[in-house]
Amino acid sequence: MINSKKPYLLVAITMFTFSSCTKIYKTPKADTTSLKNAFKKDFYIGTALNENQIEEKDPMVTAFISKEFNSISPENIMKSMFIHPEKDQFYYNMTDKYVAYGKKHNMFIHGHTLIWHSQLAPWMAEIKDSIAMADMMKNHISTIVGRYKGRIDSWDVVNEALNEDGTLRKSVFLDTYGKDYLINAFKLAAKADPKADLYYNDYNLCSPEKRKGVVNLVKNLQQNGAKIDGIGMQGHWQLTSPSIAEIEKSILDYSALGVKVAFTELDITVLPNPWDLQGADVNQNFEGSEKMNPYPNGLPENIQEQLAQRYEAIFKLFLKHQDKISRVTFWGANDSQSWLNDWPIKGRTNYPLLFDKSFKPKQAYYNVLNLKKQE
Ligand code: 9MR
Repeated sequence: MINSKKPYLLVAITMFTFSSCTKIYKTPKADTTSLKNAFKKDFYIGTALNENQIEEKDPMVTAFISKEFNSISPENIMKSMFIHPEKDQFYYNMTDKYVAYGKKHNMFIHGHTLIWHSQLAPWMAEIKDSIAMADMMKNHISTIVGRYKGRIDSWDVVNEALNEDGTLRKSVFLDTYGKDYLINAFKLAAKADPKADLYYNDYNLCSPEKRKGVVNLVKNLQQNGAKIDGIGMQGHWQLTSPSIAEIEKSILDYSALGVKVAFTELDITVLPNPWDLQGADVNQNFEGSEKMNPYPNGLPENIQEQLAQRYEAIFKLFLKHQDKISRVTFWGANDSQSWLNDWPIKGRTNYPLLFDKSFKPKQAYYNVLNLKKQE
């Protein structure tokens, strides 16, 4: 009898010891001295780099970027008009520097983008038939991905191939090669670097119709034996839209396809959009309009707070699904770099990122980091 009670005693002692140990040795809190450290166990934190940043023109900026970010994307230099401007001419000066920058600072290096209808090399726009298109795709993808094999960690193989209703966008690729140009592009990229992660990247990926389009696109690639590793949701968002529920639905639907989800170009505009104005003609010239550029001298406190809360809610969701998310990249290091100062209206002052034009962290930065302090 006495003997038979012993195992219970042992369990009780073990449980007591274990529970008192866990009280003493709590899981260490995340290091919240920078974004990259805080989210180290969750996902990469990236930024897009422009030419000055790649060339390390300003040592303060270089130090800032390597402190906060552990992943980089090239904002423009890898687009076909820059890297492959003529049929027989590749321009690697900047892209080599970009990859060297990532290696030097020990970062995850992303490639953006191989096949895109915009910022397209003019000679590619002139391609008239499927044979010439197949030739271009093979040369373009195999050469570039091959050059950086083992050094560029992931690629946006195809960018923005879908219309808002989820159908394939009219482009020189679709017109000449037909809908299978996507399969061809992904197969060529996988052949050139079998270990690189291959992404389809696009905007407005939370809208239900476009989401269906992406799901079909991925299934079609998978059914045709093409490797696709992830969906890049650009994340050019507003203060209230898309809703957290819509973003979550997209994360769930995409990861259910067995691929990773990356947020690849995150920024949040705080400025009015001409398309939202009733009866606004977007061709109208809004440049210089005070109504359209309401905060030229600084962001009012209440909007700063809204931006902070929006980023906090978004990152809270990202943390909830960190097992599905590979990377969160901001489209620029600070507000002055953002393309949103010039789009859809030129010369405005926007505040879409976590750091202001002097690289000072904004309230949004602290709200995002606080999520890790609370964990
Ligand atoms: O940030 C880029 C800006 O400097 C360029 O002028 C613009 C040209 O289209 O492209 C911007 O980056 C785009 C990215 O490559 C693809 N998704 C949309 C981004 C914002 O337009």
